[in-house]
Amino acid sequence: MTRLLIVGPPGSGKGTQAARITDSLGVVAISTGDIFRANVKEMTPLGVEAKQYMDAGDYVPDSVTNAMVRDRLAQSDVAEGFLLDGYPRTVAQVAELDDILASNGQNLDAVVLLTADEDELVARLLKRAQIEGRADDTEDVIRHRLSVYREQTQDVVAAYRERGLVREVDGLGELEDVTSRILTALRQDA
Ligand code: B4P
Repeated sequence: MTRLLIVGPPGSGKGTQAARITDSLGVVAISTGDIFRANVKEMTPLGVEAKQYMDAGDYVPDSVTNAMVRDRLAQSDVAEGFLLDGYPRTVAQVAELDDILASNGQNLDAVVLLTADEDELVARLLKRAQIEGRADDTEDVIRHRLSVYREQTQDVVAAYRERGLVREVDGLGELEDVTSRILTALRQDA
């Protein structure tokens, strides 16, 4: 398993689990949210553009996000594999990723779908707000992000389900239990 995606609603644990599983899988974790946040912090032109969307809980436009991911996947450290965290999030991003992989003669191996109920997601993100103070972790913005996920990213999940790539994993419980569920799901045949 070398080319993987981790998908799920905001707060489902994508970033948390990506950091935990990439070492055991020997692949590089790429988080579009982290790349955007690094650019916001450095006030690069990309960061200045992304910030307005992120603060409102909206997706950064596909044109911006796709170019950034295409560039990242052209770097040499992903040759042995990658785990993309938070991309694709729209159907247009699925098409872009298909195109990038096809031009490299590559395929996706699996898509990990992390699930958790909405009350738990809101509670986790409000807790993160107290610790990290992220501008997009206020209750109104969290609820908006969850509705954007339902409207746009459920179709992404459906597209990968049709291809038989989705491994659905319960994201509730202790971090290490979720990690071992993911690794078990990736070892099984789809
Ligand atoms: P992300 O950084 O992906 O934000 P997220 O969905 O909140 O992160 P994640 O889901 O990884 O957080 P985690 O659960 O690990 O994106 C931020 C923004 O960037 C988006 O809203 C959008 O504007 C933009 N963006 C990113 N990608 C884009 C794209 N492809 N297209 C367009 N725009 C894009 O952690 C949440 C909290 O839960 C943490 O505090 C963690 O400690 C806790 N937690 C995790 N697992 C837990 C568990 N098992 N039990 C208890 N708590 C847990």
